[in-house]
Amino acid sequence: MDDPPFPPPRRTLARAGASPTGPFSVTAWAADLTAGPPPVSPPPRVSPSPRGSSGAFLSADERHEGSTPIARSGADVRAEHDPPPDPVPDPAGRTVRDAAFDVLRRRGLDRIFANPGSTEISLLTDLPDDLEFVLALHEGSVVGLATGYATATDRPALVVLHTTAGLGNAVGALATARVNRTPLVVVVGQQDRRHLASQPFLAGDLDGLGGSYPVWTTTPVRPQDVPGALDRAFHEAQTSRGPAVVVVPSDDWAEPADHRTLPSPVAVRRGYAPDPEAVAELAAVVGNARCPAIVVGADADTPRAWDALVGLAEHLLAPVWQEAFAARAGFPQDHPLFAGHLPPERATLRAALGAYDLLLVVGAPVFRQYQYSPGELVEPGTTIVLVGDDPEDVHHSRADLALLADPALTVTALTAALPAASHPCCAPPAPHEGNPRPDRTTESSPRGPDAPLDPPVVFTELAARLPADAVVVEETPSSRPDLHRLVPARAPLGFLSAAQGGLGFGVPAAIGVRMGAPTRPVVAVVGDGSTLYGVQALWSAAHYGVGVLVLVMDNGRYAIMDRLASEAGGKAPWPGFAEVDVAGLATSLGCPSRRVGTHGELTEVLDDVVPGLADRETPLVVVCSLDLTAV
Ligand SMILES: Cc1ncc(C[n+]2csc(CCOP(=O)(O)OP(=O)(O)O)c2C)c(N)n1
Ligand SMILES: [Mg+2]
Repeated sequence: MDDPPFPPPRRTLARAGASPTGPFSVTAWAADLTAGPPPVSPPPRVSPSPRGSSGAFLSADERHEGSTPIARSGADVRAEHDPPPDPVPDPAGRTVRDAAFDVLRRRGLDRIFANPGSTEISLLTDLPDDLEFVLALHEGSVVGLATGYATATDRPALVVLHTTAGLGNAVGALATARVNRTPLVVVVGQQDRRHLASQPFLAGDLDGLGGSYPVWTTTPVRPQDVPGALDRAFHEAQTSRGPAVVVVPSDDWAEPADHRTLPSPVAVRRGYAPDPEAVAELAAVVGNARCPAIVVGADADTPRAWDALVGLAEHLLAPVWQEAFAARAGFPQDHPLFAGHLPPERATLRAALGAYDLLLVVGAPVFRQYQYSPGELVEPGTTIVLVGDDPEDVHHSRADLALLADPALTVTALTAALPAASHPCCAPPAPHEGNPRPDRTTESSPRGPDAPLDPPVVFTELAARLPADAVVVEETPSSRPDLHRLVPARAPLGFLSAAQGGLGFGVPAAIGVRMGAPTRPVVAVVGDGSTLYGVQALWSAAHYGVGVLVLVMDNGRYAIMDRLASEAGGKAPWPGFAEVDVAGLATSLGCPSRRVGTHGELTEVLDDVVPGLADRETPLVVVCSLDLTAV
């Protein structure tokens, strides 16, 4: 994820002395950057960003806050030794808010996912028409929507939250954004600076409220620093891939803007190309292996990385495993070399990987675990090499050699440096729980018009109808392994879930994904309990006409928690909640819903809905009443 290509697409860049419509010159651009503002003539301008464009480019001179050049005239002409005014007044009388909106436009942050409070009134009232406000009725859903949207667009998304209550409600969702490596610019409203010291109603103790989950947090020192802080937050969110938080007191927005260049780069280039020597070192280790396997993770979920990994796997004839509990899929799961999902526990992990003497891990930590079990992650003598662009994952991974670099570029270079294998080192892995390749017709679930529903039958029928480019957003704890086995991801962004395990992500994230990728069919597969953590997001889907399908796996309880309590040898103290009517809740939120309880009812609704998913403009909740004797 990087700033858009250079020179900027679809925009006319004019420089001082150049024709506004003349060809763009990189040299001239560079000269602009180094020379600073021209002394007398009007600063060069960029034509206004078309709505929805990424709009990330502006010349160094444009980055003055004002839309009008500073003119030397009348009382403004001072003796050479006079100190400049501070802040430099904006000649057009623009406010901090005006200047901040320009930053948002230029960075393509033209959708504001928010839940408002009085501390945001001075920001949000009379929002310009080119900035779209998207309301969600709880901050967990606000951030969930933005996270889905940023994931689908591969660009930072903008969030506005209301002081302590808003940020506090959002922390779990911000943690998910951080662990899912999703860039967000998060504005948090604060009480008026002028009486903050006396702790008025709604004054927020906001420093540190997000814990260590934001990648960057600031309360700008002066109101005039707010636009620059937003611009920096955009870069911080993109570089560190997580939420960057800017706290803004309510009176800041109306303050006069400072007409000076922002203290942040116009464009950032992120160079994660691997060092050729490091690739040679990696190739030597991999080339020495008798029987290598590849493990992929969420950070390999890009079209480039998928292509590169398919190329490498076919070159080496090596099996490819998916990291456990991954937020995203790193490899086409219908490919013959796909071996399945790794187990999240050491003993079964050692067994699954025991045949290999080398593991090449790409875009994943080594290895994501769930419940603790003793022992090493892999059998003694197994070499682990790791390629990833997430320093946090790389630094806590057990690996013999790690290469911190772009996965796609590194894997492509590695393939070129290795000889092709003539035959696979071992037989394809046997079908097992995490492997989606067994013949689906062998599933033992009952069929027929009146047969009851269980998760395998729902997933089998869904998979039989879903197009390859569908996005499946998962939050169905007790049946996730069934989903993995039966609904393979077949395209980049084919699978999405909350890497950190916090519920309440699935419904809003699916809606946000569909907003950001309006041509892709999007299905959320969510437990009934999980749905209730973010159910109000359905109102946003209905209100904004977002055509997602939400399949609710309704077993009236926290089945996974019940199972864990039973495995722990005891009795769960929490009750079920079978009386909750999720379809009724959806309807009350303005979202159409259906309830199905038999195989025949399920296939009828799927036949009706799935073929039109790509063009759908209203959400639909389908509550699948599961046969409780089967779950
Ligand atoms: C915000 C949050 N609270 C609590 C949990 C713990 N938790 C994990 S799974 C689960 C139950 C999920 O129930 P449901 O969505 O109905 O799925 P099922 O287990 O029935 O398949 C709970 C409460 C969590 N992960 N996140
Ligand atoms: Mg449940």
